[in-house]
Amino acid sequence: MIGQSEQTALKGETGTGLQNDLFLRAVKGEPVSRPPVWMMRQAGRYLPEYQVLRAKYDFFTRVQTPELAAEITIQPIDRLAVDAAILFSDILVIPQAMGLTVEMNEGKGPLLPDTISNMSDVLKLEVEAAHVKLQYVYDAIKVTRERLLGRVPLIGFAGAPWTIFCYMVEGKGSKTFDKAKAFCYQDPDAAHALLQSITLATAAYLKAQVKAGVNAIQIFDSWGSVWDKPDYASFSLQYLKQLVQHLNGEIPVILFAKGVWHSLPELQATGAAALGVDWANTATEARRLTGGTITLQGNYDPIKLLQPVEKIRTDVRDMIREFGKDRYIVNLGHGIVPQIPVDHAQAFVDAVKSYKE
Ligand code: 1CP
Repeated sequence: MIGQSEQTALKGETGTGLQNDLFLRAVKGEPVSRPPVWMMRQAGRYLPEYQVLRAKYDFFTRVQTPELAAEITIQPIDRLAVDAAILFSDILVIPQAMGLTVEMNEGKGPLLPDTISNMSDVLKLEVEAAHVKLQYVYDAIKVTRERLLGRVPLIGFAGAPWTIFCYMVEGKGSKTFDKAKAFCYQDPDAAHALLQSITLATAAYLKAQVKAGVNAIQIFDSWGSVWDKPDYASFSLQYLKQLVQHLNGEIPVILFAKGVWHSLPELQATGAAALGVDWANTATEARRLTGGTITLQGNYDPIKLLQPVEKIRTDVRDMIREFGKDRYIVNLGHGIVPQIPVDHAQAFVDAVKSYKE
């Protein structure tokens, strides 16, 4: 819990009606007393209270029941007092809404048995009406906003068209996504048709999330790093740009493209409000590549949370000094993993909150 004086200090002038709008102010590049902090995958398996619900309900029951999704979304707010909530859902609800079966095998990850392999498969997918099937997400957003009582902003999200394409073509996770890449090289027309369909379905989905009440959107391009720079531009970036432009002016968009350092300036040029960065490069280099003019989010290696808490605290201070306190959102460089002790996650968050220049 934050004290009354910090609440007053955190109150912004952006008229959001939020008790703590530090995250939104940082996204917009407004000066802040300290950077905000949240963690990718903060609603998940490292939390014992999540494990309780995980033992009772299967994955898609948790995702599709608004009260459960809201409860899981709020767990890390109650426990760790992070500065933003991210809706508990999954990027794979889009392939599901477009007509594909998605199974979530606990402990093994997702499985899509009916993969896409040619133009005729692409043409069978639902595009225009896909977002309508995701009413449970919009309901979860409404329930979450009600239960948050304005404590912190709520982030909505979707997968990047390229990352969704990977699962639709490959049918499961992979280290190299060779099958997805081969499809792009062997049948570029069908590949672009599929990427365009995913983009249209995702654009309508994100607009509906905005209407339901999210305060910002993050787009996850988890598998962009399999491309060289020109092919990233062709098979991912141009679709990200469409999404950002579709939402621009309505809501701030954060683009997180893991392992895509080569295209940070191009990601910035999409008009995104902020960019997520991983740990493969330094804060100084990220600032240099983006000209110091955009909000950056990241980049602590989640495995480093296994270090002693005193080391986590000094790492966090060093990281904030290097990124700078303004135009910066403290986060991990990828999702938190189940083996992280909760008190280490707490030390990470607390170190940010006690930061003083
Ligand atoms: O309880 C469980 O075992 C399920 C694990 C789990 C969780 C907690 C999955 C299955 N999805 C989620 C929730 C989730 N997924 C969130 C919730 C909000 C939060 O961050 O707290 C978010 C934002 C996602 C996004 C997501 N799903 C991404 C992009 C982010 C990333 O980490 O790169 C990806 C690639 C997925 C696919 C997916 N869903 C689940 C798993 C285990 C995976 C990854 C599988 C793989 O490695 O290919």
